[in-house]
Amino acid sequence: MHLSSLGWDDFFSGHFAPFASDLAGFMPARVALEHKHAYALLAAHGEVTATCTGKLRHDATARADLPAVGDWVVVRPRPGEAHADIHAVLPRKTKFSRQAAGDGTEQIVAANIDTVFLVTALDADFNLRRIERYLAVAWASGAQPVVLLNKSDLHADPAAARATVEAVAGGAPVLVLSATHDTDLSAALAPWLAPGRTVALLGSSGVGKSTLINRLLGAERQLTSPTSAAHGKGRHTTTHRELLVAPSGALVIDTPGMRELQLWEVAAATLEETFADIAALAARCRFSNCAHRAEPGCTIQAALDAGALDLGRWSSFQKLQREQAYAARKSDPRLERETKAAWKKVKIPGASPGAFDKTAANSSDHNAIRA
Ligand SMILES: Nc1nc2c(ncn2[C@@H]2O[C@H](COP(=O)(O)OP(=O)(O)OP(=O)(O)O)[C@@H](O)[C@H]2O)c(=O)[nH]1
Ligand SMILES: [Mg+2]
Ligand SMILES: [Zn+2]
Repeated sequence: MHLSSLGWDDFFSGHFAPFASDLAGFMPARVALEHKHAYALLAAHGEVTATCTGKLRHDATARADLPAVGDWVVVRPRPGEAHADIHAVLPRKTKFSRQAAGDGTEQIVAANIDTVFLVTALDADFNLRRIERYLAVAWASGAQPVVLLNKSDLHADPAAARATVEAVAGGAPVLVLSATHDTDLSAALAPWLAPGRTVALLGSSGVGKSTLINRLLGAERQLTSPTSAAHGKGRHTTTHRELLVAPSGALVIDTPGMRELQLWEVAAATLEETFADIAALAARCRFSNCAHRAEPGCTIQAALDAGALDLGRWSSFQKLQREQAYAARKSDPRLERETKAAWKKVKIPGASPGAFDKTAANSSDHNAIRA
């Protein structure tokens, strides 16, 4: 298999150059599956299992420094064994991260993805607020988000649902489909499934990610199970992230459904893009440091009263903004400064602090929190 069909390009070969120039026998490979302590890798000559060297594990200061599914790694095969040692992780082009449920550290859900399919189902799972949250993280990942509204066969008016989602999607394509009923699935998704392109499917448990992947692969490769049986009890049918090669030549990553998606390193500017309507409103509040509560001349409150801004969307934005500020502070003080700078762009000329940052938990800013 040619490396380019696994997504290898100039970006990665540039970073691999220092390893290629000696006689140490290093080669690149892509992480397809992560077991407890070992990885299944795809390399030019096929599949190989691998483990990290002690040095790589020792030098890692965070979990995110270790390989994740989709990563390109530098390996050296052990002579005479079907095993390789991972010496380094090449820099990531994109990464979809979240805050790990237990310890709040960064967890990389998928690395080096070109496209994120945000899968939701047009059944009881349908939740606009969740879509907004996924979109914010997807925009921050560097990959292109595409919203897939699956199970259209279960919805009376899929076109209306699509219009509702388009209104919050910030320009991301929104597709209506049925993984079990559509006959032209591969054609509908073809724009994102070109050879060597990587797509990660993300979304709650039971929305049909694995069903979609099986359709794209043309084989029952991934286990699926009826929503009521498995998902109702909070179990996931898919338990591992895995990168698979589709007949189209695209690399597709199946993931276990996420119960929650806590933000990780979503820049404030990204939230501003995701909620451009709110940014535009806030910029027109009379006071640039308006907290959008009861201030005179507050365009946010006026829009909420008039029904022009949905209260759910406003709450969703405030919640994400608080999380964003918290995650940014936790991960990197520099990021927090950038965050503030970004928000301060949204202000009335001549007036000081940002129009936006007071609802965030930016406690070091004296304007940030009002009792
Ligand atoms: N009616 C209908 N059912 C679907 C559709 N797509 C998937 N399903 C069903 O939904 C159930 C869950 O599908 P899965 O593919 O296992 O869901 P998943 O997103 O991979 O779930 P996890 O692996 O737990 O994250 C299965 O019973 C599928 O047959 C669809 O378009 N319409
Ligand atoms: Mg699955
Ligand atoms: Zn206001």
